[in-house]
Amino acid sequence: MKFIDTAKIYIKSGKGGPGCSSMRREKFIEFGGPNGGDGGRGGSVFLEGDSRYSTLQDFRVHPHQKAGNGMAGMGDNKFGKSGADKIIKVPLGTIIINDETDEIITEILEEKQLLLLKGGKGGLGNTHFKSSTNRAPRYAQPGEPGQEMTLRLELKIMADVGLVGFPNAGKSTLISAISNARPKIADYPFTTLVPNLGVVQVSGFKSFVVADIPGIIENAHLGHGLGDQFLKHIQRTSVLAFLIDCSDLAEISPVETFNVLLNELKRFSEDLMEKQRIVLLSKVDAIRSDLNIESIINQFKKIGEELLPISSVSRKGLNKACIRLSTIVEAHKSKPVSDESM
Ligand SMILES: Nc1nc2c(ncn2[C@@H]2O[C@H](COP(=O)(O)OP(=O)(O)OP(=O)(O)O)[C@@H](O)[C@H]2O)c(=O)[nH]1
Ligand SMILES: [Mg+2]
Repeated sequence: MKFIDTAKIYIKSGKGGPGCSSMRREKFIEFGGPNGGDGGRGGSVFLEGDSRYSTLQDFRVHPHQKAGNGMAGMGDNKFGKSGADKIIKVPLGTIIINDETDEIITEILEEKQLLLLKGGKGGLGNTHFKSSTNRAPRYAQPGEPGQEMTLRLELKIMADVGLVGFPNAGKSTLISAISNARPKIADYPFTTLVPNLGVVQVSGFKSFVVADIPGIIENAHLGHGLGDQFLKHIQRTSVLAFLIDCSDLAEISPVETFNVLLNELKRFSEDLMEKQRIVLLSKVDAIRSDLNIESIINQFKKIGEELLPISSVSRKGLNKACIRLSTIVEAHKSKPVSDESM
């Protein structure tokens, strides 16, 4: 399935069916009187978060989402059928924006239903308009119209941990070593073109979700590489894991690499600087001969950063790193909710 994280949709609730104007005409019943039934109500439009969805792709194919119209009331005091509701399922993390006013209507963060547009009420049949002065009213109410709206949907995926790193740093290899995700892995840059999510389960902890996003390079904010478009998908994480390659493939020092990444994140959003972070020194099984793990740990300590060495190939340090990440995620979740989730 294609990963699409923006879409524009047109939604419309159903109109109410008209009330019916009808008179009883039966043999032996004098002064039959009105018996027009009410029109059915129009269907409403709901949004529902669904964790099984991970892209807005469907809406590119089906941008028009309409609920059904109510049916007309009938003689014999029969109600018209109600129009079918339209339930639009979106991935968790979808932001709903009114396209006309640019106002954020809501964010879908849970598997809950939310009413967006109410269907029109059905019109009353002429039965309702009988009175002492008018015993045979011909008037029946029309149904209420439906409502319509154009929405912009923007998906910011929900993950607890965001993996950031240069292309080829080993992000996808790591997520496949610690989670259920099986992304494509290859020894060339920009193998990953869309975010991947994986669930990590460490015994004794609640599971957490990791997002592997496409690699970031220097000047990503100017559009270099794949640009910084995917950074929005780590805006909702509670912790960022910077993956830094220390093998022969890495051309600059770990600290320099870290600073380049940090600067790109900062240029994208200062808010990312507020997030707790941890540095994972990747591919230590194949560490460059001029580098030494202890001294790299110390260099990072000096700039106030926590660093853990790992290898997704030999699995060295993976358990420790996952326990650390679980601990941070749990601590973050037990904190009172603040508005930093945006
Ligand atoms: N020796 C060694 N090689 C690794 C390790 N982790 C990843 N690699 C190799 O590094 C290369 C890049 O790995 P990926 O996981 O695709 O890297 P990525 O960061 O996802 O790359 P992009 O998706 O292109 O940004 C692959 O050839 C992996 O086999 C490791 O721990 N040790
Ligand atoms: Mg990758």
